[in-house]
Amino acid sequence: MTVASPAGAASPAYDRSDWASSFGNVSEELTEAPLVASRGTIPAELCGTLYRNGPGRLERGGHWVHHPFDGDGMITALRFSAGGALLTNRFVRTEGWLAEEKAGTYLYRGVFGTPKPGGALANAFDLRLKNIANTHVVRLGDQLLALWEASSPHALDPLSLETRGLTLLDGVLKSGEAFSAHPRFDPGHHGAPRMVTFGVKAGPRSTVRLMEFAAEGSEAGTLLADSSHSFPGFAFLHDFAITPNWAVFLQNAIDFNPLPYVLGRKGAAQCLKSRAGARGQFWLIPRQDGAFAGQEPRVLEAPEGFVFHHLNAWEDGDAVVVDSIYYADFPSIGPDQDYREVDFDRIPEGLLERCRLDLVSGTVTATRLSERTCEFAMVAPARVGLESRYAWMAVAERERGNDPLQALMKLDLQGGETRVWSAAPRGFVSEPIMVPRPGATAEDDGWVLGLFWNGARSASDLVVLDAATMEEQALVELPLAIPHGLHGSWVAA
Ligand code: 3ON
Ligand code: FE
Repeated sequence: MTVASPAGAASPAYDRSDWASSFGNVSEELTEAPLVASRGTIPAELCGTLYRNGPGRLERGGHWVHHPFDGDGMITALRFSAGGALLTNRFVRTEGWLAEEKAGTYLYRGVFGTPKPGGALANAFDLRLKNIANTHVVRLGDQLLALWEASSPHALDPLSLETRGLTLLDGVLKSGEAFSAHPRFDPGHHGAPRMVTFGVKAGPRSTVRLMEFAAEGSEAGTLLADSSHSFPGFAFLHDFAITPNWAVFLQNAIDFNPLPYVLGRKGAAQCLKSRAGARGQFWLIPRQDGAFAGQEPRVLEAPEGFVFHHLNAWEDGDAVVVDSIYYADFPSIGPDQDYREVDFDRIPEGLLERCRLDLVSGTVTATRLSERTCEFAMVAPARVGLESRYAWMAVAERERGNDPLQALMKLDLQGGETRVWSAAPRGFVSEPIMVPRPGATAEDDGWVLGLFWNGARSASDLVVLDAATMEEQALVELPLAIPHGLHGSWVAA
C-alpha cells in the first residue's frame, strides 16, 4: 500500500469479494477507544476531530437493504491530539432506528428500494419517509448535524455523539422540511465564515430555499440570509457549489414517476429516470450579500450527463467556472439487482469536468479534467468559492474504466499532474478530507485523512497522508468494521 500504482493496468486490481465484504452491520459502539499507528506516526500538529457518516446497519431480521444508501446513519469520530487519537462511534438514534431496533425488523420503506417485509401489498401507499441521517455530518455551533437530504437534520453532542434529536435549527425549518446533506463552508467571502446550504421542495415545479448561517464564534448557527426561488420541473439536487456571489446548482435532466413507489413496487429514488440525450440546466442563484443580490436566477444549459457532486466553483470576470463529477446516466440499482454483485464495467464511471459558464453570452463550454474514475472530490477549505490549484479525490486504481475507489489522488488543476496513494489491491477508500496545517500559507500544506476498508483484515483503517506529496505519514488499524461510507468533515481543535 504505497504511492506507486501500476500505471494504466489493464485489468481490475481487486477481488470483488474484498469489496463486498464491507457490507455488514456495525456491531459495536465504542467510546474513546485509543488508537495506535501500525506504520509511521500521527503528526503531533494534527489537532481536531474527523467526523464520518455512512450506513452502519444494512440488515435486520435476515432482510438486507436493497441499496447501501438505505442503511441507518452511523457516525464515527476520530479525535486527534498530540500524536494520539481516540475513536468514538454511535448510530444516530432516529425515530426509525429506535423503532426498528425494538421490533427487530424493518418497519419503514427505504428511498433506494428497501421494502418492508411482506411484498408489494405491505408497502403500497405507505409513503412515510424514514429519515436515516446517513449522508453527512457537520459541526454548526455547539452541535453536530447528521444530515439526510429529504428531511430535517438530527442534532448530536459533538463529543459523546449522543443523539439530542431532530432539530429545526431554532425555528428556521418547518417540521420535516428537507435540508440538504451538502452544506458548503464559505471561508469568509462576506466577512466571517458561513455555512451555506439549501433545501428542495420537489414537484412539477420545484422550490430551492437557500440559507446562510454564521459558522463560527458565539453567533454560530444564526441565520444570516434566506431566500427561495422556484423553477419549472422536478428538481433532484444532491449537491451544489458556491462562489462569493452565486449559489450554483445543476438540475439534471431527470423525470420522476412516483406510481411504482406509491404502489409499493419501487423505492422513491428508483422512480427517477434520466431523460435520454437531454441536457440538464445550471441554476445560478444570486447570494443575498453578493454583487447580484435581488436579481433573478440565471439559467444556462448544462452538458449531457448526470451529476451528484461538485468539486468547487469560482468567478472569472463575467464567467462562473464549475467543476463537477459527471456520469453518463443516473446510476440506479433496479428492483432485481443485488448491489453486492454490481458489474462495475456495466455502470457509468464518474469523471471530473470543468464547465465555463459565460454569463454575458449565456454559453457553456465543457472540458474534461481527468480521465480517471473519481468521486468525493474537494479543494482546500480556504479555496472554496475561489480558483484553486489542487483538488483531492477518491479514484479507481486503473487509470481508465470503472472500478471501485481504491486510491486517493491529488490533481493539479492547472498542469494536470497527479500524485496517488493507493490502497489496492485489498483496500477500498472512502472520501478523503484535506486538513490544512495550522498557519499554512501554501494551498497544499496539510494532510489528507481517509478511512478505507481493508479487505485483508475485514475492518477499517485510517491513513494520514502529506497533502502536498501524498506520502503516507501514518496508517492506523481501527478496532471497527465500517461499511463503505458517504461524507464527513474536519473540525479543528
Ligand atoms: O422527491 C424526493 C426528493 C428527494 C430529495 C424524491 C426522493 C425521495 C428520492 C428524494 C431523496 C433523496 C435522497 C434521500 C438521497 C440520498 C442520497 C445519498 C444517501 C447518497 C448519494 C450518494 C451519491 C454518490 C454519487 C455516491 C457515490 C459513491 C461511490 C461511487 C462509492 O462507491
Ligand atoms: Fe453526496
